[in-house]
Amino acid sequence: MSSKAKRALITGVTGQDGSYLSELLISKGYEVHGIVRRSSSFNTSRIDNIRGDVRDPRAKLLLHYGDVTDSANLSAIMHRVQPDEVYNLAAQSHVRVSFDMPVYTVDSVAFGAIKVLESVREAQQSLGKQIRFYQASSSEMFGKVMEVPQKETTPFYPRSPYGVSKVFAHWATVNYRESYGLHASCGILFNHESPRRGETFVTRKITRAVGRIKLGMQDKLFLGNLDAQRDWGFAGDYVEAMWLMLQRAEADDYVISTGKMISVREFCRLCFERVGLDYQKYVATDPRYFRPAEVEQLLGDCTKAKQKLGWTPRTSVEMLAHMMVDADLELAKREKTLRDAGHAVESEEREHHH
Ligand code: NAP
Ligand code: F7E
Repeated sequence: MSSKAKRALITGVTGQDGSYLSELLISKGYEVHGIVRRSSSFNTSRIDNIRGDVRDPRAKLLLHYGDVTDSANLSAIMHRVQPDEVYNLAAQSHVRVSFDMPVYTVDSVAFGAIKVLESVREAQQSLGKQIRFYQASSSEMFGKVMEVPQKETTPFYPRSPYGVSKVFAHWATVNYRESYGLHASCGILFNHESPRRGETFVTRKITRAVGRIKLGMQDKLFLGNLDAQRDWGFAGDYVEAMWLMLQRAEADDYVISTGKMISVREFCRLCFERVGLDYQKYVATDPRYFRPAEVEQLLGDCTKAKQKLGWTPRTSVEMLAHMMVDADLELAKREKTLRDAGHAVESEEREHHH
């Protein structure tokens, strides 16, 4: 690897944003390192096309086993990699699940962030080089919103263990900037989605179902609160904002959003319409998916990011819905082909047996 290339370290590299950010940084000539959790099954499917072998001199993405709950491991990785930039994306990021696993959510989201910050602060001091830091803050910190739209100065009112943990991580980052002069920035990102979104988040759950329903592989889609409203953008656009924040001379915090909000119901309509179906015939509600406390609406004002970073969202929610439905229809077709091939083999076997 070129010794002149900038080095970035990404926690949460196997997630939706980690995969887009890796691709962006590699396209900019970075040497990218990522922290991957040991798992009994494969968890690198989103980055398998770009990862490299540590012995390959052309490798652009190098993986290290680790976990943000493990300080010693973080410190060892920080010293091994000696990064110029650290992006802390690791989190138990599902809001509904955070009610089932509040303690682990705090461990990974809140304590995880401060462990990464500590390892950055210590490594910066002992290596004698600046390490710039990005924290993945969230619109969930606004929760029960205190003003509409939400901007950097809007007070927080989190509504879940996840939101509460992100508020801690956000203020810890601000505190490290103010206490130690760390170049540490928070991106307060509103919901952002893509064909790589986890399948239990509502947009992807909808687009997966649309593909399968269109091909006759599923009858119904059960959802929770259809009236919740979100400001949905495209993950590919949002990772650019993360990078731009770390290129500024001064670290700061920025809201990243599209400035348009629609309901889950409306998102369903857009997606089913894309394949010529009426969502009302297929969508039903199941109380299982309601949350103990709900965030009813989120709408961001990203004026500061537009002015200071020169960042602007490029993908409308309609374009996003179409992109995701088209990808999931293709995925469903591949699944159906496999399933039908399996059936053909099964029925052949049946004929042999009888
Ligand atoms: P995601 O797809 O759920 O990815 C989360 C990543 O964190 C995965 O790589 C996961 O690893 C890793 N991880 C979880 N616990 C960990 C631990 N203890 N140690 C190390 N890694 C751990 O989330 P995303 O949508 O890409 O979001 C990226 C970040 O932005 C998260 O911090 C999220 O909370 C935040 N955020 C997301 C949104 C959004 O709308 N997407 C909005 C605002 C903020 P595995 O693959 O092994 O599970
Ligand atoms: O829910 C409602 C649900 O789980 C969106 C994370 O990336 O963005 C994400 O958090 C809305 C909620 O995302 C179902 O009640 C209805 O009001 O897709 P979601 P989220 O909770 O907004 C923020 C910014 C993050 O930071 C988080 O990491 O949709 N909804 N029915 C449903 N939600 C789900 N998951 N499943 C349903 O069946």
